Amino acid sequence: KCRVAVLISSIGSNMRALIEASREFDSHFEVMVVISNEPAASGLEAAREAGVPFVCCIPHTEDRVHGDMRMHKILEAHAIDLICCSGFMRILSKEFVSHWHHRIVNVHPALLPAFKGSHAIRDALEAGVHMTGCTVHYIEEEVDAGEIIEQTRIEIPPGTTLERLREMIQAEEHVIYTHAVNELARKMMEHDFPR
Ligand code: 3YE
Repeated sequence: KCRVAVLISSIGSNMRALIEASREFDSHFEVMVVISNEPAASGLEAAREAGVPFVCCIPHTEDRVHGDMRMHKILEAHAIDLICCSGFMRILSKEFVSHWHHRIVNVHPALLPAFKGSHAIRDALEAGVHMTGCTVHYIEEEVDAGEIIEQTRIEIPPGTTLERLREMIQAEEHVIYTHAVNELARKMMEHDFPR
């Protein structure tokens, strides 16, 4: 099976969805490692409780590349094939991204390329658009600009609150992220993706 690592900063709701999906009979991946950059992330405890084999915190340091290198070493040591960001709120260094090119993905709560950035849900609502969604994409050095893997559109009914829209998008993220990761995992294993 494809060996997956999940990066979180907080509750990591997509992390939980990924762990559950990995335990379905038709899954092509296993969550081997969870890393948070925040010591207080509740997702750390959730990952331990769920029985993820290796769970740790790597607080970010002043030197971004140094912090990323510490993560990189752990990921290498666990022979990770694919990295999934799940509410991970750090910009990854060029060095890290190039090491893991096409092996690191993210889910973003908007229809990229629309509404990049860390306030995408609020920005879409405030812009008054009638349609938003979520996007699974590869990570490139430029934030939220990597190749799109899967997208779902979500209609915004009149009067939708920010909280409600957040819930609607999150529910859809769980569906497309688990699907996209399972498909990537299947392809990587089939084609013996070179490490
Ligand atoms: N890194 C690269 N490319 C990407 N990280 C994420 C996606 C993505 C990526 O496509 N190279 C918010 C980052 C936005 C931010 O400015 N973070 C600060 C620190 C804030 C904090 O620690 O609370 C920073 O300096 O990194 C994942 C989503 C990134 C969200």
